[in-house]
Parts: sequence; C-alpha cells; structure tokens
Amino acid sequence: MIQALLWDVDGTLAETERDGHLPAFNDAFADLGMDWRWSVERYGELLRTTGGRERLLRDMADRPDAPSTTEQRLALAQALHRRKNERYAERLAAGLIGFRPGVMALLEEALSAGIPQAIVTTTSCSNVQALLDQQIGIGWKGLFAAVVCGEDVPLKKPAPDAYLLALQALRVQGMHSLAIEDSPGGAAAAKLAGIPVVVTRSVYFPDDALDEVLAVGPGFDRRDGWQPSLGAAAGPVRLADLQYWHFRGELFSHFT
Ligand code: XBP
Ligand code: MG
Repeated sequence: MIQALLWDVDGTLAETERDGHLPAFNDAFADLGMDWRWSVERYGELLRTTGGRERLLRDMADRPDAPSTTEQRLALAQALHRRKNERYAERLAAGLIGFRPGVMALLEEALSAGIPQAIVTTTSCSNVQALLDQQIGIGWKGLFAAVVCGEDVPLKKPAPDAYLLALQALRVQGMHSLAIEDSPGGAAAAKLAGIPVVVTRSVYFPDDALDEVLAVGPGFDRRDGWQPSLGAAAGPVRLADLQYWHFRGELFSHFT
C-alpha cells in the first residue's frame, strides 16, 4: 500500500520547462539588454543541469561572450535568475501554463483516499507557489503534508536530498511511498532515497533511458502506452493503477 505520494513539479505537474521557464529565461535576457537567446533544442541540452542559476552558469561555460571572472558570472546568473522567476510568475498569472491532463484528478483521488502527498522539487519556492496558487488556489498548501523546494536543500536533484527531507517530514519509509517524476535526473534522486518511481514522460524527456522504475508512460490522462501495461480499457490512470504498480514492485523486490 502506498503510504505517501511525492510529486515532482517541473515536467510532472505541468510542462513548465517548455511553456514557462524557457520563454521566461529568454525574456530575462532581453530585459537585461542582452542578445542571448536559448532555442528549444539548446534548452533541452541545458536541462541536464538542474537549477536555473546552475543552468545559466553551465551555458556561460560554453560562451565566448560570457563574463570572464567567476564572481561576475555568479552575479549575472543571479540577476538573470531573479528576473526569469518574475517573468515566469507573470506567465502563470496570465494563464499560459496549466497542469498536465490527468494530474488534478489523481491528486484529488489520493486526497479523498487520505494518502498524504508532498511536493518534492528543486525548483525555487516562488515558482512552486506561483504554479500551485494559480492551478489549485491560495489554500493549496493545506492539501500537502510536506513541501520541499530548491532553497530547502543543499544539493539539487539528481542528489536525493529533497526526497530524503520529504520522507523525514512525512515520517514514512521510502519503500512505502511513491515518487512521480518526468526526468531521468528526478527519477535517480528518488531511487537514491529508496523511493519507487513512476515516470510520466514530458516533452523534454520523451524517450530517455530509465532504469529500474516501477512504470513509465505518456501521461496520466490515458491508460494506453504505459509499461507495465494497464490493459485495453480506455480512461485515465487511477490511484488503483499506482497501487498496482507499487504492489508489483514490492513483490518483485522480494524475489530478486
Ligand atoms: C526543475 C529544475 C529547475 C527548473 C527551473 O527540476 O531543474 O531548475 O528548470 O527552476 P525538477 P529554477 O523537475 O527535477 O524539480 O529556475 O527555480 O531552478
Ligand atoms: Mg521534473
């Protein structure tokens, strides 16, 4: 039985990278009078680096026109990141980003079933707040037993810190909980914390290799395309399906 459900944010709850962070980074470059722009493809490469500030620094490492000293780079990354997050919040307030199909129904089903849920992300706390205020409403924190975001941990995903902190707050063991992720780095973070993972693929990680996850599929609004298969019936992925995958994983781990 699943004793806690742990939700990643970016790519999992919403397609925030393509529809939110990327355009907001490009807005921030323009706002600071810079001619840097990231293409969809370049952003896909940079997503291998978790954390907006870290991603900016990673990009600067490849740029001949980046500031030359570490201090200057850090200051620029900080200014750009602050502006990016403001622009990101503006996009959310304008209704440009919504939850992925099927997410809200699963959240509500788990809530009705009394399963504690947590937000476990290493994006900035302000970005989590902006998304959930907009999609659920200002009382959203009441729905979650724990909220862990980037500022709460020393190391971002794929390090397990965020998941370990969430488990501590929830007082559950990793093996009795379930993480929902979209990326190989996020899945790795959960697994390092001993948490079984279900992966709902997002636009930026459509076919990346994933080892040792409980299940992987195209999104919670459909039952086809999932591995392990959910059979031929139509309709969304339900809490009972997550329970089935979790139970299957437990059985499997006893025999290996
Ligand atoms: C999220 C991230 C974040 C976002 C941008 O990863 O890597 O850096 O891309 O947010 P995950 P910030 O889905 O694994 O939580 O700019 O606030 O870092
Ligand atoms: Mg993610």
